[in-house]
Amino acid sequence: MREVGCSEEELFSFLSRARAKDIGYRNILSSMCTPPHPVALRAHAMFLETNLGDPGLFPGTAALEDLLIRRLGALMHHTLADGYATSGGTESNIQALRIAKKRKPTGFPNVIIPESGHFSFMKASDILGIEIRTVPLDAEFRMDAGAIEELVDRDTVALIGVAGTTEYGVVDPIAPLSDMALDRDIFLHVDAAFGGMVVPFLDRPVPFDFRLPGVDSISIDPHKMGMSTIPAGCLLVRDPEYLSCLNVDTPYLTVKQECTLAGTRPGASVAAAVAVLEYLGMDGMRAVVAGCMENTRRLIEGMETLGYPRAVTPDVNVATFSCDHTPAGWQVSRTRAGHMRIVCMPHVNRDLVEAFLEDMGDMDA
Ligand code: 0PR
Repeated sequence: MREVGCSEEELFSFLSRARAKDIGYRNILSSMCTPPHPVALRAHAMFLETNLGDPGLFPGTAALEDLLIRRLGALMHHTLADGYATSGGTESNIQALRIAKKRKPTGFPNVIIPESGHFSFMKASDILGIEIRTVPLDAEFRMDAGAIEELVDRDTVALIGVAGTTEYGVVDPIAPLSDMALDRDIFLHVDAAFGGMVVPFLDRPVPFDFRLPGVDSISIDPHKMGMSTIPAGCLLVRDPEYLSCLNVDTPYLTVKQECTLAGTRPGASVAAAVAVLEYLGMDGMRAVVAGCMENTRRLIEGMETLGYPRAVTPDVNVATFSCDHTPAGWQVSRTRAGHMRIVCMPHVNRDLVEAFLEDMGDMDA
């Protein structure tokens, strides 16, 4: 650290230079995040110093977290769902597996995860000492539900399905998973970190949420398609008992127990998440999602016209292509199988899609 601090001017010029090195969202086609909605920014600034880690000191902010859980629970078709605001999909997935492990004590726990599962499950497996058993995917990159049976045994503590996979944007067949979870009395967690704020707003939503009776918990992230500030994730559980099994005593806080992984937790991004939901409502979210899906379709059509076929028709706004090159100045990503991957987030608007297609076309010429 400096012995004597610097001037405010010097400081902010230093910070500006650092920030100027970041790639602007205008060129980012690979991210599942997006610039926050203006109401999210405003709400975030209002709640900057709040700490949900000691909710009794911030009862107003804590009520907003409760409201967020109620809203998202209703969106997932379970008005009585419990949950809490996490730092994102990773924390939600870790916590869901903690619950599953506690509910079924066994010497050598294993969890059944599609090959498409997010790498956060590798972290969860490492922390919790749970073996991962991977289910192969079908030709459309969805979990092959028929292949699960032979992987399950009496040490299986959880089944995982993904609603909106990170790489290909498809929804796993959650209905058969739900049947199997009920039949075998196994905990079923749905990772809807991305798709949870997309699928409910589609014209024809695929079933993936608490409407399926075997679904026990869901990850859903406002800091992705919810256009909130970072960090804003949510873990939702069917039964409040599931969360209480994570409780530890917190003797000197305003509450006597907590189930969260983090201690100190931001209220600002929670207020921001609530702000977006209240401001846009179902109608506004449907319009945002319809725009993203329309841009995804246009991108796929444009790329195919240029001779780059889609890898799959996605269920959500993630487009993937057989295409080895990338025009200069654009940030796209690559799936493990080498497909070009573009996430049509709200900032990836029609103009941006057309500009990208034009640059792709120029490369071809
Ligand atoms: N589950 C799914 C289905 C996800 O897609 C992700 C993240 C997670 C869980 C983990 O969520 P957190 O990162 O909030 O803990 N998916 C993106 C990914 O890893 C996140 C991302 C966002 C990556 C922006 C890059 C980026 O620029 O690919």
